Amino acid sequence: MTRVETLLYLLQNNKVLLIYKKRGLGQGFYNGVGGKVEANETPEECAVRECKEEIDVIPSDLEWMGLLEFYNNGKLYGYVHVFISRKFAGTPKETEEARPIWFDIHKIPYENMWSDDIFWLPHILNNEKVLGRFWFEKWSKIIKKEVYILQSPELKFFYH
Ligand code: 6OG
Repeated sequence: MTRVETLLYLLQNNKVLLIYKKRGLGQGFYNGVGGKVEANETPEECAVRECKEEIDVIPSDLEWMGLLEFYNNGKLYGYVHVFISRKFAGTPKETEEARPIWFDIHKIPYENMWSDDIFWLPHILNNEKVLGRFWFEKWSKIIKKEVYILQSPELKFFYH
């Protein structure tokens, strides 16, 4: 079954909140907060719920920033909706799943993140919406990629 997942990046004063993932897919990597979209839930609702569950913070005014499409060993794995939020309540807390850490937006630890991130996250941190498609081999090597920057005002209209 095709998965639909989310990633949310909290932003504050030129810093971005990443979590060190203690379990699940991407364990040992830094990533945004997020997880799988459940039945009867929108991607945005999922991003808010996962943020509460993973770091005990309630984000608001989420902005949709992009869609990622992933393939592994030639098979479609799923889609990840990417959001940012500059408004949130609470202080990020470490939980069983994740340790939250603020990084300067110019000092992102890409070497300890999924290898696709460096191709699209800089655009999002530069306030550009993206469509990314990545073909992995054994979840380690990217054998093909397409990254589009979505700039049109019409697209903003669709998502607001
Ligand atoms: P759980 O297994 O924890 O959800 N995710 C990816 N994130 C990045 N940056 N690159 C990828 O490249 C990813 N594939 C999945 C979506 C998995 C979390 O990992 C994200 C979810 O937030 C392949 O429930």
